[in-house]
Amino acid sequence: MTAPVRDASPGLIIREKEPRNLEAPFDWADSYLTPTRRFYIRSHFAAPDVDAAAYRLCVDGAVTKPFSLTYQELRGMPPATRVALLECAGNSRVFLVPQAKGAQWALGAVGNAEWTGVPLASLLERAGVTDDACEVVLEGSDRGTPLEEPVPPGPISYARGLPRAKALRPEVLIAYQMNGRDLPRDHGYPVRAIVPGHYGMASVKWLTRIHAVREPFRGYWQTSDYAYWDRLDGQPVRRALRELRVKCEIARPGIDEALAPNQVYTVYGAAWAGETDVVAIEVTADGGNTWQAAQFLDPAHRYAWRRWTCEWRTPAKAGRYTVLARATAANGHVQPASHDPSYGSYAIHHALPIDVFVDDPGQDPGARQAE
Ligand SMILES: Nc1nc2c(c(=O)[nH]1)N[C@H]1C(S)=C(S)[C@@H](COP(=O)(O)O)O[C@H]1N2
Ligand SMILES: [Mo]
Repeated sequence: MTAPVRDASPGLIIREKEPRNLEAPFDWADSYLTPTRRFYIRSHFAAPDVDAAAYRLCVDGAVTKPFSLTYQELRGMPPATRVALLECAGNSRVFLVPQAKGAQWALGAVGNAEWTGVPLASLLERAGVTDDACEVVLEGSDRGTPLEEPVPPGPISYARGLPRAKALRPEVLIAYQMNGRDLPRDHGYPVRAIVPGHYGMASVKWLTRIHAVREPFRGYWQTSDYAYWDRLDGQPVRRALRELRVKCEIARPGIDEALAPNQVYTVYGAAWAGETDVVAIEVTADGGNTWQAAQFLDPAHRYAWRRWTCEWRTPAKAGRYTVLARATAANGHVQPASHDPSYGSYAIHHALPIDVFVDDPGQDPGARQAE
């Protein structure tokens, strides 16, 4: 049993050829569920070829009854299905000025899919996780030497610690299906974690070990990489990135799109947040002097995105305009106007400028290029 062949759509944008890092143009985001072949791929190392027949998932560490499961045994457990969005913490990095190091993701390192698997809580319950376990380390079978300084002395596997309280929540899945089909290799075949409400780095692919620990895990992927600067008693301290920040993105218009003047144009996009719901979207094209409310196409459904539209009248005067949208969450958080540098080149969730042209009605649209 090997991974199903991946039926990638032509037109995915290559951010890195090997390991495979691909994003979909965000103007493709026209459905509630992102089709698997249009779902971004973010992998730090070459995707391992895991044989499901030989696969074992090991549950151990701070537990009273460690055990391991075969793929068939996992699939025989009572399943759960949930819709959850994944957004790479580096999504929208290309908007940072000056340019930051790392894959230059635009708007498409995000997708909303339906995942089927077994709640992580069921496995932890069966293993008898001890009271003093504070985190659960999820470990993948992919290995290599990472790039961000400080670089560890040899190859490491991809692993992330998940706080105990979140690990026991019913939404966290040990998943084997995506959109109703077995996971493709690039998305973690045969088994991956899905941590709804956290940035994508928490959803460990090619999962082989679930290890409960008594001390916070200080691994590479939550100290060197995927971490940010917080303040504690006035001192900067490094913390692991976890919860998604509230964000909306504009799918239409696209950057540099040419629009007709004084016409109703439907601005379209999607919005999401972490452990809360998105409750409002507003759009501006005049630098924030006036904001117009958008309408939601999807109901609020925790951990999934909400698509929205806004009927906007384009300016009568020809010229260059910037369209911005900002989301507000039920916990009162609003997208900021600029990026918070404490997050480095991660968690880029400020209102992203989409520059468009409003054409002069008398002008041949092709003429603009010739100017
Ligand atoms: N084992 C493993 N899991 C991983 C990664 C990885 O490189 N190795 N990348 C993480 C990151 S950074 C993201 S954003 C998501 C991407 O999931 P996808 O490729 O299915 O979209 O997987 C996460 N899980
Ligand atoms: Mo990511």
